[in-house]
Amino acid sequence: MTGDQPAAHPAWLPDKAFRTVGSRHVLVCADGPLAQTVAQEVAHAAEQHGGSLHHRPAGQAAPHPDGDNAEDGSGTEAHGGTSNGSGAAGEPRFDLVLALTGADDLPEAAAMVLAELDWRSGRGMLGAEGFALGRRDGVTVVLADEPAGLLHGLFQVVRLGETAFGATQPIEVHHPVTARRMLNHWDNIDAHPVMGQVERGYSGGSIFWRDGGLTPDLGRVRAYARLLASIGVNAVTVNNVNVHATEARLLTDRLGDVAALAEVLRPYGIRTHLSVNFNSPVALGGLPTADPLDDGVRAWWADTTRQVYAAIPDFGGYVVKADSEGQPGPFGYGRTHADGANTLAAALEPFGGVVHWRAFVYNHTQDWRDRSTDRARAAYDHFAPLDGQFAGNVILQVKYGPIDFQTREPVSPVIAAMPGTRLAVELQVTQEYTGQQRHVCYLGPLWHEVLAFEPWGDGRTVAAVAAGRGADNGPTGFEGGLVAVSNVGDDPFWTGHPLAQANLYAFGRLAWNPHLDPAAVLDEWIDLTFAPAATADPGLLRQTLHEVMDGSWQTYESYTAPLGVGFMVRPGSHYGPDVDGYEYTPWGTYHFADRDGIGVDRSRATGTGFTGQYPQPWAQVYESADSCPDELLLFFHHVPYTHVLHSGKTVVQHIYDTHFEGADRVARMRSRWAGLAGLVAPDLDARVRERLDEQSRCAQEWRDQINTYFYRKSGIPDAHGRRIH
Ligand code: GCV
Repeated sequence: MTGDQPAAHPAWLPDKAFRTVGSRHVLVCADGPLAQTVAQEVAHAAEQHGGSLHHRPAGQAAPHPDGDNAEDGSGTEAHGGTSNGSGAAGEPRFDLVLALTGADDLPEAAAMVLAELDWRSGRGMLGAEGFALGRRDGVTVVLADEPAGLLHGLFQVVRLGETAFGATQPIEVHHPVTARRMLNHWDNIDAHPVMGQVERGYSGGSIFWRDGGLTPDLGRVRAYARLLASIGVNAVTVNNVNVHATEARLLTDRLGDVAALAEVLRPYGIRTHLSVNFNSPVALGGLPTADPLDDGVRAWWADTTRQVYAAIPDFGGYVVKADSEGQPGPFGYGRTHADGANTLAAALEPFGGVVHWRAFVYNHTQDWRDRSTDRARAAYDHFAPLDGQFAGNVILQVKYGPIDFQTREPVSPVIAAMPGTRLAVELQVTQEYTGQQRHVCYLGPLWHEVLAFEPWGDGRTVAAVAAGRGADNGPTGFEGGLVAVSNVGDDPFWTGHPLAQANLYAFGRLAWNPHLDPAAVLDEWIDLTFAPAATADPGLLRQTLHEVMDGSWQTYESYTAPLGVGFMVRPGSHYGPDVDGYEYTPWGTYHFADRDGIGVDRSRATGTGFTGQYPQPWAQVYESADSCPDELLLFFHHVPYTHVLHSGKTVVQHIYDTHFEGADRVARMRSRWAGLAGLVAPDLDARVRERLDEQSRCAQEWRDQINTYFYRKSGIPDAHGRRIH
């Protein structure tokens, strides 16, 4: 227990996940704070499972059997024997060696792996975070150029379990596809009167802030950092992009709190970033203006940023939501977003910091009668003309879809429109529009699809754009990154719904390697979290989790807004059905259903022209209702209810069928889970059951409201005569 909080669930790194490492004899041959973290992880595991740890600095000679120059980095001697046989030069024999490529006097197996690596690519090619993994002569070897690579390599060995200690393995080199893999927390220090402490948070309060200040439970923050490091996340923002008055002061007089969090995140290789308010020079600095081209304003940002780096030398940079949903921005001063971003970038540049400038800029006070304004167009219209004008340390952060994290959207055309700008793609792990962690909705398949999308249809993917890779896979010089809104809070299960942990896990893994198969990623998470092999029925446990989770995104889609039209959620909360809830509001999220048909005409020929923001082939594919993929039809076209889809069904029959099927599938998920009795911990089981009950209720409500709405609008009965109200 921590204070009055129940103990946190260990998530995917319980002690048992470290059994294979902890029961072995391990050498860590590296120095620096991250190497210390590696050593501490191994030492803890060795204590639990009877193995041993030797930790020596990279520049130190190997220990001799009769002398003891080993240290374990945690101040405690490792458990178990210190050797299980003699190795080269009389040194103890290790099962696992984690060493820097520059280390002296490596054990023979590690030297063999290093020689092979040198022959293949040359040392120094592993980079800041990469690692090589091989197994030679019965020894598993992880080599890295930098300690961060060893940390990632250790967690890879943990993921592999016994496989890492099996047959001789060819050397694998692992690199993150993109250098920056960031989570944004939409956490407030003070609970917001409408949004609460965590905006769009469904997992309790903030893990960073409590009672108007820094959380006293920094141990929990450390445990979070560990979880994030294990999946490769290396940057975090600690406050909401809607920066309210108290949180704005994190930049100045409350900077100490940010520094305290950075201290805790740093040993796991995670850099701290801050969301800042564009108006800060006025609100915090007392200046008469926040005009980004004003000399006084520029000096204020430069001076303030200098102080940030004095407190946090490895500070990552700023995230800015400007001219968006009421947040101030450069438009207020007649300036462009490039002007605004570049002023903050200039302040960060001397210290190597970056500005993540969000492209989520649109008119949220639209007149619903005005059919010419299309929210989907907004980000492109605002930002594409600015391509090439952003400073080198500005990263434009673009939501993956043109509207707002809907269950189904096309990929944002901005991603293909700014070759001279660093772009980060923003995903939403918190399930604002995908069931709010009351519904099981495994988002790995959605993100995989987005990251693998080819905007030009030529093999170059969204992930490649974010990674700054060109058509020939060579570096473009415009590396951005992958960012996601976190789903974590101070809930004992971290994410409210215990199965929503898998989304956080999948984000990290796919950000590291977008080519991973989301089902395989889920399998990793299942292994690490539930250790099926240690249960009475591993097959049933694994199969049930896959059955409940694998297709849960498509299931969620099937009982909510149809065919890419989006929203239809209750205004404000965004939970549960309300078909016309947003139809006559200023938010620009309409479906235009009438008695004849539904959908938004975004074609060039007759609609808003949004399809013209895509390059070929998509501009053409989306332009015609005939070639538009079914799942996006209503995003791009207004069609009659009798329009026949590629599936052969009419639109209205598709709506009826998917909604009946979706609710039925949730009922099956619920009964499958009930069959797990006794195979998972009782508290977790109870939480999942409670959530599945709610998901089942809510899916029926969606089914009935959507089907009834379209039956009443269209007057067309269900071909199968099922009950519609
Ligand atoms: C943090 C959506 C959400 C808002 C969120 C916004 C954003 O509109 O509903 O809560 O604000 O996106 O991404 O900035």
